[in-house]
Amino acid sequence: MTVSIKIEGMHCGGCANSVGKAAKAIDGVSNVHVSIETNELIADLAKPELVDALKGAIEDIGFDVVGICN
Ligand SMILES: [Cu+2]
Repeated sequence: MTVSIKIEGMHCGGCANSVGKAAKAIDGVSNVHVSIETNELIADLAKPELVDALKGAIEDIGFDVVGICN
């Protein structure tokens, strides 16, 4: 399944990289794309439960998840 996660607090490519790295570190998360234009992360999840892990990983490094669309 593909999810799109709306994120607040990303200001530059470095932020986007950090978010992308955190997402890719999770087992079962693939095809990660982060855009600072739309403040969005799009990724494929091996199972729906990974949404929580993904949200947690993004928040752990200091960004706010403001919406999840799947
Ligand atoms: Cu930044």
